[in-house]
Amino acid sequence: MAGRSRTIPLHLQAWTEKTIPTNGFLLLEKSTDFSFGLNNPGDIIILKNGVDEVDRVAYGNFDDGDTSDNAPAPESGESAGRYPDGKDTDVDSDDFIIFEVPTPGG
Ligand SMILES: [Ca+2]
Ligand SMILES: [Ca+2]
Repeated sequence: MAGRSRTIPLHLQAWTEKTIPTNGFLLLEKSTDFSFGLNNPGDIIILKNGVDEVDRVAYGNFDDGDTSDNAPAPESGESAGRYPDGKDTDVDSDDFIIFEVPTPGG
């Protein structure tokens, strides 16, 4: 699948009651915190602070210019996450693994 360009801004200011503890996580849940979906075969998530990009992850077959280093796309019932927690080499295939049992928020 060729990469599609779509931008859905998700403004964290809307969740001023949410805080991220040191070495913690921010869990955002579809239907509660946002309504859009991510494409199962591949997509990209970009975290920005204003206009400044903080980090990004492309997974599966999303064409970000180099699909060979994308994070794996989870199958139904699985999830993808950083392993170990917080690992960020900016090579998504090195930073993310598949978890057979999803662990939301952990
Ligand atoms: Ca890539
Ligand atoms: Ca990164």
